[in-house]
Order: sequence, then C-alpha cells, then structure tokens
Amino acid sequence: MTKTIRSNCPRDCYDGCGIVAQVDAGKRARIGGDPEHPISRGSLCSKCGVAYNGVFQDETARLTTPLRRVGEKGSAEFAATSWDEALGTIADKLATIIDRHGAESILTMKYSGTLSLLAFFFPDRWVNHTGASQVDYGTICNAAGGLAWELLFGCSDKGFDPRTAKDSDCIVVWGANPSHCAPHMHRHWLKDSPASVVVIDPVRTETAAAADLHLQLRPGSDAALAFGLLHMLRDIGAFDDAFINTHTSGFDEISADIDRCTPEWTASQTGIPVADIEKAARLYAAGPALLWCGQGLQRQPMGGNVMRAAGLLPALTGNIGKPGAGFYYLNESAGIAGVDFDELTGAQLARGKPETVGALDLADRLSDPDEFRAFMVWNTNPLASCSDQQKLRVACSRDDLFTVAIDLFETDTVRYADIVLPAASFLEFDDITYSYMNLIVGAQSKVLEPIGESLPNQEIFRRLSAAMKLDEPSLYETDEAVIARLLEQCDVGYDFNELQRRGHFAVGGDEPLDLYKDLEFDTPGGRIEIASDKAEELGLPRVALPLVDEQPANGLLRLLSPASNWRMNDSYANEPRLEKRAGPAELFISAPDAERLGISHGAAVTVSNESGAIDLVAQVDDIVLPGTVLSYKGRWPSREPGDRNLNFLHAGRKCDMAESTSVHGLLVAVAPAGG
Ligand SMILES: Nc1nc2c(c(=O)[nH]1)N[C@H]1C(S)=C(S)[C@@H](COP(=O)(O)OP(=O)(O)OC[C@H]3O[C@@H](n4cnc5c(=O)[nH]c(N)nc54)[C@H](O)[C@@H]3O)O[C@H]1N2
Ligand SMILES: Nc1nc2c(c(=O)[nH]1)N[C@H]1C(S)=C(S)[C@@H](COP(=O)(O)OP(=O)(O)OC[C@H]3O[C@@H](n4cnc5c(=O)[nH]c(N)nc54)[C@H](O)[C@@H]3O)O[C@H]1N2
Ligand SMILES: [Mo]
Repeated sequence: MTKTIRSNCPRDCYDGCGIVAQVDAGKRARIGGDPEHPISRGSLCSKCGVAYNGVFQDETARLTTPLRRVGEKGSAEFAATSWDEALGTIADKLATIIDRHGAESILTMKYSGTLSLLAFFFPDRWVNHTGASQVDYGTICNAAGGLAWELLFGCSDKGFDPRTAKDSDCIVVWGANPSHCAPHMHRHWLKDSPASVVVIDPVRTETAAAADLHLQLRPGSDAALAFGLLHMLRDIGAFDDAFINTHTSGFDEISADIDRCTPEWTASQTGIPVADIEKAARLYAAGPALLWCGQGLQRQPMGGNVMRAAGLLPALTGNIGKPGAGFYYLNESAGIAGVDFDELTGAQLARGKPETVGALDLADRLSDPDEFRAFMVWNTNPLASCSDQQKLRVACSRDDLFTVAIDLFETDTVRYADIVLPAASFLEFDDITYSYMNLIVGAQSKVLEPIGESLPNQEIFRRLSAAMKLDEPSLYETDEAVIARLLEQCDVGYDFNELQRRGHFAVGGDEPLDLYKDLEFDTPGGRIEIASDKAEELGLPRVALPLVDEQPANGLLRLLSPASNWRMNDSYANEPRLEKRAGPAELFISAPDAERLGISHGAAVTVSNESGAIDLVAQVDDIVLPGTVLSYKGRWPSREPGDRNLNFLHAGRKCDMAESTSVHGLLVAVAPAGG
C-alpha cells in the first residue's frame, strides 16, 4: 500500500518547498512537490527533484557506516567500523587534545548542508559545551551584506514579506539570480506579479532575460549605479522628504555625492546607457517598490559598500513600512522570529567567547600545527567551497591533524578525514524547516528509514557527548521535546502531527506581514543610519560611497562563479543525471573576448592567475559582456580534471567588510589550453 507523507525541503535555498512523498514499503520513495504548498505548487526544482529521487536514496552512493582511514589522507582508503568504535576513537583523541592543548585547539566547521532547525543548530550545544573553536561560516557566503544592512537598517535578516508583491509596482532584483537560486520564486512570484521587474546583474540570467529592464552593469560598479539612480530619483521628485526627516539620519553627509553622480558620469562608470538609468528610476518611482539584494551582490571586493549604497534606494524614497514596499536580503529572523536561539544552540553553555576563524583564513590557520590539532566538519565541504584550495588540502593532509567529517556522501573533505560518520538525509528524520525568504514554517517528516547505519546530525552529537561522558543534560534532549518547544515558540498553535498533516504553517496567516510597519529600526539611533558612528568605530567609512572597482588591466578578465542550476552549492556533483545535464565545467566568454584571445566555442581553455590554473570548456555566449567571464560553482575537485575547481584560483581575498568573501571579484587570464 502506498503511503503519502508531507514534508518540506530544508536545503540552502530561498524557496523552501513543500514536498509530497509516496512511499511503498521496502521500495524507494517518490519525492515530488506539494501541490498545496504556496511556493512549490506541485513541483520540485530541476536539481532537487532529481537528487532526492536519485543519489539521496542510493545506498551505493551514500555513506552507510562509520569509516576509519587506512590509507594516505586524501586517498579515500577507509575500512568500515562500528559506531561504538568510531565514537570511542573520537572521544579518546579529543580528550587527549583537550587535556594537552585545550578545547580551543579543536576547530569545528559546519554550514548549510541542511538548515532544518535541529540538524543545523543542535550540534552547537556540543560545540558550546566543549569550548571548541568555530569557523565563522557566514564569511564564506553573506557576512558583508549582513553587517552593511545592520549598520544601515539595524537588521539584515528581516526584510519584506514576498506576498506583499501583489501591491507593488516595481520589483528590483539586484545581484540575485532567482532563475537558479530561487527557481519557484522566479517561475511564479516574479512572473505572476503585476509589478515591472528590473534586474541589475552583469550576467543576462534567465531572470534578467525575462525582466522588463535589465541593467547589465560592469561587475563592481554597483555603488556608482546606486548613486546615479538616487540622482535621477531626486531629479524626478521621487525622494520622500518627510520620511527622510523622520526616519533617517545622516542624509546631509551623502547629499553632495548624489549631486555629483550625474547620469552621464554613472553611465561612464557602469556601462549602462543614460536612458536605461532613467527608465529604471522611473519604474522604481512609479509606486510602491520592492528591492531584493542578492547574496551574490555582496561577494565582490567592495561588497559591503555596495549593499549600503543599494539600501539607500528604499530609505530615500520612503519605500518602507507600507504594502508593496520594502527591502530584502534575508528573512531568517522574520519567519522564525519566536525561536529562542540561545536555548536551541546552548549559548549559555559557553564559557567565554569561543575562538573563531574566518572562512577566508581557514587554509592559513589550519596549516599551523600549533594552533589546531583536530578538525571536525559537518554540513559543509570546504575542500570544494573554500578559497586557497591547494593550501587547504595540504593543511588537511597534516599527520598531526585529527579530522572527523560527517556527511551523506564521500566528498573531497570526507576523503581527507581520519574518521567519517554517515549522516542521515532530511528524508530520514523529523525536524522543522523554514525559508530565508518566505515566511513559512514547515514539517520535515521522516519518509524513509535512514540508509545503512546513518544518523541525523543531532543524534550523532548526542552519542558523541555520551562517548565523552559529558554530563550536561541539554546535550541529550530528545528531538520530540525540542520540536514541541520550537512549535510553541513559533506560535504555530498545534502540534507536530498536525503540522505534518497540513504540511506547513504560514507565519501571519494569509495576508502579507509588514515587518517594518512601526518604522522602528534596531540601529543605535533608532533610525535608518545613512551615516553611522558604529561604522566609523569599525574603521569603515561613515557613509556609503559611489566607488567603482578598478577595471582589470593587462587583458585580465573578471571571473564570476555564481550558483548553478544543476547544483545546490557543491551538492549533487555526484548525482549521475545532474552530472550529465551540467556537462563539463564551462567558461562563458563574450564573442569579442573569445576572438581577441583566439578561443573558439567548445575549445578547452586555461584560466589562470597568481594562485594557479584550471582548464574549462569555452562557451562563447553573450550572456556576459566583454571583460567578464563566468563559470558556475558546484564542482567537486576530485571529479574534475587536474583535481581542482574554481576555488583553486581564489587566494582568499576578503571584501571590505566583516572578513567576508570577494569571490565574484577574481581576476584571471584566459588562453587556449596547452597554448
Ligand atoms: N567559487 C565560489 N565558491 C563559493 C561560492 C561562490 O559563489 N563561488 N559560494 C559560497 C557560498 S554562498 C556558500 S554558502 C558555500 C557553500 O559551500 P558548502 O557548505 O561546502 O556547500 P555544499 O558543498 O553543498 O556542502 C554541504 C554538504 O553538506 C552535506 N549534507 C547535506 N545534508 C546533510 C546533513 O543532514 N548532515 C550532514 N552532516 N551533512 C549534510 C552535503 O552532502 C554537502 O556535502 O560555498 C561558497 N563557495
Ligand atoms: N541552484 C542553486 N541554488 C542555490 C545555490 C546553489 O548553489 N545552486 N546556493 C544557495 C546559496 S548558499 C546562496 S548564498 C544563494 C545565492 O544566491 P544569489 O544571491 O542569487 O547569489 P549568486 O548565485 O552567487 O549570484 C547572484 C547573481 O549575482 C551576480 N553578480 C556577481 N557579481 C556581481 C556584481 O558585481 N554586481 C551585481 N549587480 N551582480 C553581480 C551574478 O552574476 C549572479 O547572477 O543561493 C542558494 N540557492
Ligand atoms: Mo551561500
């Protein structure tokens, strides 16, 4: 008999889809989209729909037992072992390390393999209790934008409720690519909305191609564009002086810069024709307007400044606190506002502030044998996703580094581990999901038994705590107890069984929430801080500035490596059908650049800089303009020629804020391969 079970996708994606699983005893489940879920509307995306029915349920692809290393680090030669033995070994090793060098010499690193509340946050209790060091994971992804909008708006993870688009006249999508990264928002939300859509992106993404207006600017010229748009908005009378006077501070400090950024100057800096700058300003000024700034936007050398500049649009036009208006970067603390994160993560267990390591410093710091003696990694694959790939690999090869990796699959990072622990997939345990865009809380339901001996992250850490004989009760709290409390904190109004039956809970009911209705901002002064003392204290400019990155010289090109349609970050590189769809790793290059460099469509090219070189296949395509090349992220080095991916070329340069990545700012030379 077929059972139908409702669940929700907990992966690192704006959408947050509802799932329906059809399960026949002893067979694979069929995983599809929930027709009654407002985002997925009956379908999953082209990648997850394949992977959840494929490699996620394939026991020949999954890690099924704990493993211990028997060959060289990196060789992936392992022998199966039992949970007791694996956890016993880890407990012994860590006890010795803590005894001799202190818990801070254990470096822990997690990220967003799954974002469900227990599997993501519960292991933090163990980290806090032991006092282990932590990689500051936001620095690999979105920390600069976070700090920028905290300075400006007081908060970066509370934006507009997407449902308010029904009242909007314009939606600006700035440096986000929903056609890949939020496929259902691209397909339904943007396409169905009555608003005109303006996309600001150096790449003609599918979302850009479908927009009313695409401003295809030079990468790194966004702050100039923002000031140019402000100049035009002021000219056409779209500034809201009453709003500026009442709800912002520091306007005087940018007013002269707005004057200076004439349309002609802006066009010369960004490459966008004056007429299009004017058209964009008029569309934005036509009525209530929404601004979505992507995480891709701030992954550039001056990414923090760019975010502060872009955020001035809603601030100076008063597009805040009314239906159809607003700004959005992330919505984490909006959808699950009630959750007591200190309790969930065991913040009170920490004795003092833990040592943190920025992701861009990981390779350097982990290379130092005196600083870290153990490396524990789960929910992330740094040997594919982090900068300084070669150096990180050498660091992970250290004989005196004890490495534990927890994953579903044998990733590059797993290949370097001393002990590997098999994680259960989100289809195999109950949890709570949310989206960082849509205000929805979902039931993650157990659809299948865990494959092999795999276990959910939270259970792995409970058992590790037991193996280490830790006596803190909260390390052992059951899933049921935590889930019940989370639902209470989120004010769901019913229990987990009922949530499973309904599938999801819409925060605020059927109507869009206005999260800035009261026009209160969490800044020191309670207003939108156009000029910020706090920024100055941090050694940053007081205000956003109309800066533009220097144009690449000597024939170098700017390499962007945004998200692929066929990958979830680096996940699914081992899914055969997606591997086939994605084909070999490509470099998109404009026809004029290809001609200048003697590169033909389909030819092998070498992409190089001071960090090294990788070979890709040229796609001559005008989705990029001359000066810019693009290659999608999401490759496992171990499955690529030369055992490397794009991050081999990323020396770990930080952007202007929060120690955060500038990966979309790499400069490279491109030449025919073997030339
Ligand atoms: N060149 C370039 N590099 C980039 C980026 C870029 O734009 N360009 N983007 C950066 C960004 S934004 C990010 S967020 C990072 C992401 O980089 P990573 O965090 O390394 O992303 P994934 O490779 O998907 O790693 C997630 C891992 O978690 C595993 N996993 C899934 N579910 C579970 C679970 O329940 N338990 C456990 N233990 N594991 C699980 C998956 O199998 C996968 O191996 O990459 C960054 N790297
Ligand atoms: N399919 C799929 N979905 C994903 C992911 C995935 O890997 N695959 N990753 C998830 C994760 S971890 C994250 S953080 C989000 C990220 O999702 P997004 O926020 O959409 O980020 P990216 O894909 O890195 O980049 C978005 C766009 O920024 C543009 N961009 C690059 N440089 C500049 C610039 O200088 N100026 C402007 N205006 N734009 C620029 C790129 O061309 C790209 O089209 O997506 C999540 N969803
Ligand atoms: Mo990310």
